[in-house]
Amino acid sequence: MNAPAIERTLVLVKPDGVARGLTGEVIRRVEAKGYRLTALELRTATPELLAEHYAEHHGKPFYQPLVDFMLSGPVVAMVAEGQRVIEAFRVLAGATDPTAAAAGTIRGDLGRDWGAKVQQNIVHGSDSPQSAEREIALWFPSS
Ligand code: D4T
Repeated sequence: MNAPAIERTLVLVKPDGVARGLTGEVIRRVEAKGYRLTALELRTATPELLAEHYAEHHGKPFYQPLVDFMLSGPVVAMVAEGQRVIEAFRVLAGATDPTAAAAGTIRGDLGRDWGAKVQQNIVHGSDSPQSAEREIALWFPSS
């Protein structure tokens, strides 16, 4: 078997995570798992950036609530690096729906349903190498 390549993934602590003071806990879990951060910035998203970031969700009922939520406060954007980091961060994050996310995951331990039109699920993580490179180029154009 070939050794897995070093990958990069985009992690976002969404506005709910930042507002609730969970940024440090997310970073702690990424670093405790053994991954290295290569970029990190507190940012306010723009409608243009989110339209590109969430292009696959255009037209879905939760799209506008999702964009409004992502514009509701600052986010912390970061790039994490290491073998299989894309898959590993998705496991750390847990299922999209925080109510159903397994205990032990970020969403399962720290998230809940707040009755909003969109899931407020604390973090985003890229879902494939193609998404990761596309999203890193959007959020960190100089990297
Ligand atoms: P992200 O992309 O934010 O890491 O989350 P996921 O990969 O887990 O989920 P996603 O891209 O399918 O959805 C993006 C964002 O929209 C919210 N959402 C999603 C929602 O409120 N209702 C839904 O039915 C879906 C599918 C949650 C995350």
